[in-house]
Amino acid sequence: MAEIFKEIPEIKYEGSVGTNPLSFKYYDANKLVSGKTMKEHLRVAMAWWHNLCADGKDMFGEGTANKSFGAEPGTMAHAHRKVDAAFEFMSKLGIELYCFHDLDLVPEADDIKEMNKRLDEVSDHILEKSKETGIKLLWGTANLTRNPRYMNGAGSSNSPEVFCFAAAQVKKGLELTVKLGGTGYTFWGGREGYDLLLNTNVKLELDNIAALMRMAVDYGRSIGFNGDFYIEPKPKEPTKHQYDFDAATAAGFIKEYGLEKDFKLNIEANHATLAGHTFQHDLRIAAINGFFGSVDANQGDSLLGWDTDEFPFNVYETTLCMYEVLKAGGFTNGGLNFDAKNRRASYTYEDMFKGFILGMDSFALGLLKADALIADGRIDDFVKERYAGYDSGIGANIRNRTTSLTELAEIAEKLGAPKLPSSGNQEGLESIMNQVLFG
Ligand code: XUL
Ligand code: CO
Repeated sequence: MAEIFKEIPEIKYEGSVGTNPLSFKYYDANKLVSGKTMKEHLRVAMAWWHNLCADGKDMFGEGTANKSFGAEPGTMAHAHRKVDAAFEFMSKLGIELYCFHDLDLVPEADDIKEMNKRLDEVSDHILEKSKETGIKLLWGTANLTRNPRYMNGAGSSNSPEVFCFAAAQVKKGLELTVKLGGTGYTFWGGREGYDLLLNTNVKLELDNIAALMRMAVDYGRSIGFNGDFYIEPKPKEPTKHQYDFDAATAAGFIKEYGLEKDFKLNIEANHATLAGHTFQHDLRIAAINGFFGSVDANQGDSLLGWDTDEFPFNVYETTLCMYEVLKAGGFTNGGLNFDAKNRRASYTYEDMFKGFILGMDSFALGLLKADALIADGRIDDFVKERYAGYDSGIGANIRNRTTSLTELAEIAEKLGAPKLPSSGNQEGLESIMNQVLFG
């Protein structure tokens, strides 16, 4: 098989003083961090859609990157060439996982039977490569947004015929996930939302989305899918009101519809910030609800304000993300899917590799620094002390629910004015973070 990225060597860890742009400075796959290798902690995955399909096209101009890989785009030959490119790319970077939508793999056909035939053919090729290299699927999904039929969503469509088509795509997506050894299946809401309340039956749409998910669970479990189902929250884009606005909203939905046995959350950095939260906030909300699952690793730009899907370089953010991941017990079925793309002016093959080098190095640093923050212990100790009042006395009774408003009111009367709570110490904690990061 002719090599595609001929000029690019295998990317190796060369340490933080190295100046070779095609080397890892911090990502050292087998380095042990608190009992696990970096590779096991981070579980890096490549997103098929950005890396192999996105060519830099935007609303104002054509693509800048050539992703034909020597074949005519829109053909099955091209679909196969993308498989070759994917496995060569991942092998050179030491990436062992990937994610895809059905439509990332093959040219779309209107007829579902023809679509599935194409998917069978290409997934046979992927399986062969997977056996050769050990590279596996992290999670699969179906693209239920691109085709005009999904103008009003998939599960939320006003058309039962469209709902059937979506169901067929989800069914096939699950079959492919099982075939390729995936440990997750993701529902990103896509167009599951609305723009105008005047033409929308919100309750029916929510009920139907849950029905589609429930059928997916039943079918998935019946064909041997033992992994996690994920909802990937996003607040806007493409619709004005997305039903899976943020982690808290999606957690409420999962509980409302009794899906908590099978569903977790896939938290994407840029989606969390679009929702007006920090990345670590949404991770914490997922974790405390028992829904910490997987991560779409990227970064937005506050000056732009849309889903820019940049490769992450902000080490404060990756540190705080990995702090949440470590506190949540680490990934099991999930991982760090780099749902990130090169900027339009970074259009070369080298840029594709540099994007992942940047992202993986940023998360490697984040892991090391998060581990150091936990080992340092001052932040944990501070939080423990801050809430120590609830460990005993009336505080413990409040937590154990063994008191009442009457008893608390009597205590308040006896106390007179309560003293101010202890200092929140924000600047002190941020200073500790700087010291651990740069000290
Ligand atoms: C869209 C997005 C998707 C999902 C998978 O913003 O993040 O690519 O990750 O459908
Ligand atoms: Co995503």
